[in-house]
Amino acid sequence: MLSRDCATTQRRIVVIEESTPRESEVVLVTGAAGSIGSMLRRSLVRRGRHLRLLDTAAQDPLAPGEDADLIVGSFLDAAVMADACRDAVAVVHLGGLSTNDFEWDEYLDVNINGTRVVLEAARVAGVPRVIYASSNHAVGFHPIADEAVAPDYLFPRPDSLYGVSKVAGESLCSLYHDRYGLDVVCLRIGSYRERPADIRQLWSWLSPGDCTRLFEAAMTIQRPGFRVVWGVSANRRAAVTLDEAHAIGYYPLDDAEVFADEIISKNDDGGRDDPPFIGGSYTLPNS
Ligand code: 15L
Repeated sequence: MLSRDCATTQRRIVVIEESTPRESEVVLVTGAAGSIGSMLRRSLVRRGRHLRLLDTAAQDPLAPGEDADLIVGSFLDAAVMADACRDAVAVVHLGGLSTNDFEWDEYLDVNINGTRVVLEAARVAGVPRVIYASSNHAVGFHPIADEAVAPDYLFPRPDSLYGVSKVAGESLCSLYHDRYGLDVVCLRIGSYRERPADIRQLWSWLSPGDCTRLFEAAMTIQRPGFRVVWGVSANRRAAVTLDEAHAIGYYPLDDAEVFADEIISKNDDGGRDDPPFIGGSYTLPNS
């Protein structure tokens, strides 16, 4: 249970709602109000798991019986994170800027420094595992090959400052694993959507159901060490391997191909003008 007594303890967390304490394993989720976080909040519910949901943005109230805390706070704040990490078995770090519309200083503050704050808080609190929401844009300038899928552990080749911030985040995760022994699973997420929206997403789509399977695998595999795993669905037009995904126990079930006819018919050019890189339009000069 988190303290409400900010004045006396100088804790920076504002706990909006708490469920009744139980003998549950606590999992802290940063960026819990975002699109992935608000979906996982519901789908990662398991007996014996207590979700500590952290965001600066408003979150839906707890449902009756929901084993979770709603916390208003920023993962950029070391004091917030120190409190939020207490007794947690894992941190799922989803928070941060998730598009390429921001300035360098913002990526530096939020995605890079912020990820360090998260890892440091996890280390100090003894949280054994961090799941890091990385992105395909960390390696977005790798060309898409017609004949082969892109392997795991592709060398960084960011397609944007956003991509650079994700490379830096992965590097910090690697450091915290090698130096301090944290288990860290970096997920190079493709395109998380309810359904694919364009031709590129016919290979890059990550469905909500598969997203849940992916995070569940990353949270439950025994002693993963440091891993970098592609986060896409079982798309027939695969451009990336799922070998490491399978190694951590992630077996996606959805395939964007069921939407292919509809998407292709809406595209005048059939998607042929998409830059032939992992990062798609993020590789364009003015993106
Ligand atoms: C991402 O990393 C972004 O968070 C998301 O906004 C999409 O652009 C996605 O990648 C994608 O590549 O489709």
